[in-house]
Amino acid sequence: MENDEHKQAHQKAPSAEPPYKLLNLQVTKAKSWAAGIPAVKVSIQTLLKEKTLIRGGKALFKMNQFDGFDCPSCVWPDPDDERSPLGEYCENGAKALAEEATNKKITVEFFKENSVYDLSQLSDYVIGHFGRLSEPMYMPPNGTHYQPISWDEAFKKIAHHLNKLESPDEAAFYTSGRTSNEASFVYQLFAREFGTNNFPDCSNMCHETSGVALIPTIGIGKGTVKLRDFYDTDVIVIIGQNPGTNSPRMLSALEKGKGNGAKVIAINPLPEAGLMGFRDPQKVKGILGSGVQLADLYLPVKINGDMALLKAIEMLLIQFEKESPEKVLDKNFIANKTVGYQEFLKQFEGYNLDDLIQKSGVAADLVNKAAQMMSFKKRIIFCWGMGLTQQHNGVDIIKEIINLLLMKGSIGIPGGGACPVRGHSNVQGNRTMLINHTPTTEELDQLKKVFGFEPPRGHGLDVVKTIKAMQNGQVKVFFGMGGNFLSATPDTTYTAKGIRKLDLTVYVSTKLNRSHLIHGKEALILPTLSRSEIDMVNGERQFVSTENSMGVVEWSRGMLTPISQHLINETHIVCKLAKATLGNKSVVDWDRYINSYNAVRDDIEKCIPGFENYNERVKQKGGFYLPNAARDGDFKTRDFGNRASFTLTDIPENTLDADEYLMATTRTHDQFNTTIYGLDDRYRGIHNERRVIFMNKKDIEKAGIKSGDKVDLFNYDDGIERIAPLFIIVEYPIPEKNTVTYFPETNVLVSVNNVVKESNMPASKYVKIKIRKHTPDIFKKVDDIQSQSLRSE
Ligand SMILES: Nc1nc2c(c(=O)[nH]1)N[C@H]1C(S)=C(S)[C@@H](COP(=O)(O)OP(=O)(O)OC[C@H]3O[C@@H](n4cnc5c(=O)[nH]c(N)nc54)[C@H](O)[C@@H]3O)O[C@H]1N2
Ligand SMILES: Nc1nc2c(c(=O)[nH]1)N[C@H]1C(S)=C(S)[C@@H](COP(=O)(O)OP(=O)(O)OC[C@H]3O[C@@H](n4cnc5c(=O)[nH]c(N)nc54)[C@H](O)[C@@H]3O)O[C@H]1N2
Ligand SMILES: [Mo]
Repeated sequence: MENDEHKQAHQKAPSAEPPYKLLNLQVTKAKSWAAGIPAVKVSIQTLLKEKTLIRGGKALFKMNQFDGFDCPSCVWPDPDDERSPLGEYCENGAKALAEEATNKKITVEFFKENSVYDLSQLSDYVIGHFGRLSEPMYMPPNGTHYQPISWDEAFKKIAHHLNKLESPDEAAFYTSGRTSNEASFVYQLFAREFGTNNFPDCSNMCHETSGVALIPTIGIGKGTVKLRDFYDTDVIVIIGQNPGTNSPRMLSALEKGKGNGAKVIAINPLPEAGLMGFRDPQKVKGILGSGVQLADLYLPVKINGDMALLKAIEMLLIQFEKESPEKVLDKNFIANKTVGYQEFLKQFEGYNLDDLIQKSGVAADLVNKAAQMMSFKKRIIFCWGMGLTQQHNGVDIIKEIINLLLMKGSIGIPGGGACPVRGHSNVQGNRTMLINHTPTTEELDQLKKVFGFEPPRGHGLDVVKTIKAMQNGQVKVFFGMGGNFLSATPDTTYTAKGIRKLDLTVYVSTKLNRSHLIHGKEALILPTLSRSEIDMVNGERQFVSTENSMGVVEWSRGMLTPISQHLINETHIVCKLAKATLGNKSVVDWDRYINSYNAVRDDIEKCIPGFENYNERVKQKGGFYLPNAARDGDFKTRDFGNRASFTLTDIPENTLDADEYLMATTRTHDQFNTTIYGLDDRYRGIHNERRVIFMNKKDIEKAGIKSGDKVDLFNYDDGIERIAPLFIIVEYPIPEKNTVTYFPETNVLVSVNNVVKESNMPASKYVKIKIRKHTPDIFKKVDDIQSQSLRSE
């Protein structure tokens, strides 16, 4: 670039969104089964592409093994009896590993050559494929390029900013869900000794809704089933979750359960491949044969039609019980273990079955079949994911699932119960380690007792509140333990505006992402070890531990040589930052933790119930289960005297303007949240494009457009115009008035105020949009919106 042009470009603000550029969309037939040979091929291709077949290939066989490391992708549990010597991984686990085990790295020279502005003009796919971050970097005030900085200087800068705040609550400490138990514990300990409960975390966009629904109703914010329950059960319902892409190893559990006679019901606006069929790539039969059909019944519910659907099923079950008394509902369980049944029953007097069915969008005979499949069965498991937690009434929908399970007496029994399928590989462990903006008094009292400092008592900020607090200077310093806050959160333009106002943004990261490019007045990138790498402390190879989606804590020990000698593990980063910030004032012996993770685990044991003999039990084959009273049929509800509670919920009125549609934002098969592995969504038949919108055939016709047309998308919540320009219409089997797009591209359309009642999560699967034919002058409008957001700073 010419010098002048260069200078001019740098005066422009870096782009908070990926470029509005179309690639070369190819649409093929969507798949009706997941995995099989293509999955094996993709695993190998992915490793080859990252030039890491040896480094990554070797590691693949250690992933999820008893003596290996925990897969960095999803949080689905590993079998606790035997594990396949072929490797306990799936295609998407291999992709996640290839991303972090890559041989490519980003050096100081890279940042010297590339300004943040120039980098921001690239797609997230390109940004993510430059390789691993290898040295700490610093962005000075008004800077255009990141510069190298020593670790000591970096800690000093952060400490300086933290210590000059008027209140510790002007800092926010974000956590993405990969951080180990050990690092999470010291992280919250440091932030609390510093003086704040501001712990926005990825749960605030993910399963917060589940916790908020489960704690008051069954007394614990976690699921109540074990992996083994899937092997011997009668009915497995998968609602608002896409296991084929997001927890592929779950398909093996479903296959095993089906082999033993279980029936599967799938409830989803999209006929997802992984719900329909499975060919296990680790079995000859799965590779060569036709595999197994998964869903025995598929209910194409409308977006947010789940509440009406669940109530319709419940109404039918009540009717069946009348026809076959004592055979359908568990009256004994209801009488002895629950409260609120009579009121619950009474509400159905006000409902009309046809009306409920119509609101769900599912045909009456299918709803009937679902109720029949459950009627004489007790061992029922309900699995759910983001399709429910990211609805405006998600808390209520999950409480309704609990209502249904309670009617049937299906909680706290072998082969039955609630199964929120969590996301990030240690998101559940983060919460258990007290990364929580609303800690309980008991938790804080225990910290005080063990360490002797007075922890802050007030509730801290969650993700949405943090975004808002950035706007008015209530938060000035943002520290990210992993993650990609800008791209994962809603209302991209508004969020970027808030981030730019901050005094300091810090990210502990493995890979470059857009959150490094849209930053505060000063910024730091602190590179860290990945889970697959060897973590050496005082000449000894360390292990960390994580908790899976079913409450099993297990050890994880990396085995690859770290990509750079400058990396520091997350636990040490926190301890060194704590020393730099708190100095002699601290009552915690941070050096003890620096010298040994055993010491961290010893103190976790003192503070958090269920970790007795942590250091010994974590080394057992398959780890150990944390206590879970609800799983044993003991409901520790505060307000209902140790009984589970029925809840009265409302049916939402989902009214839309004539030209309005509902949009659910979701993931492709080729991404892990904001990390874009590739540009396909193979199972849904989408290749080489992310800017697509799935629409029903009739809606397309009615709107006078056609498949392949270019459109612009709009949202008008809070009276503000939000625009996501240049998308391609793809005709898809999806209910009328419903659409699906991929995030992060459409996060710009999600208002920060469009949240889930009670859990305050972004309702990213319930977004009202308008769709108009694409016009080139839209870019000028988008430019204006963005310049305005920059001007008002
Ligand atoms: N490969 C891969 N694995 C991942 C991730 C990833 O990005 N990539 N992310 C991880 C994380 S953090 C999480 S939280 C999980 C997420 O995993 P999932 O919970 O599966 O999340 P999504 O794919 O966003 O959406 C799930 C499904 O909800 C459906 N849906 C949308 N609206 C509705 C509705 O109104 N009702 C119903 N019943 N269904 C609806 C969508 O069609 C979609 O199939 O996966 C984890 N694992
Ligand atoms: N519209 C819409 N938005 C959504 C969702 C949706 O369905 N729709 N889903 C939401 C959900 S469920 C979630 S969980 C959030 C995810 O939000 P985040 O957790 O913030 O996002 P990720 O994309 O998982 O973070 C990726 C980054 O983490 C860093 N990283 C990876 N591994 C490690 C590690 O081991 N240590 C450290 N320190 N850093 C690491 C890398 O730098 C990488 O770029 O997004 C949410 N956003
Ligand atoms: Mo998540």
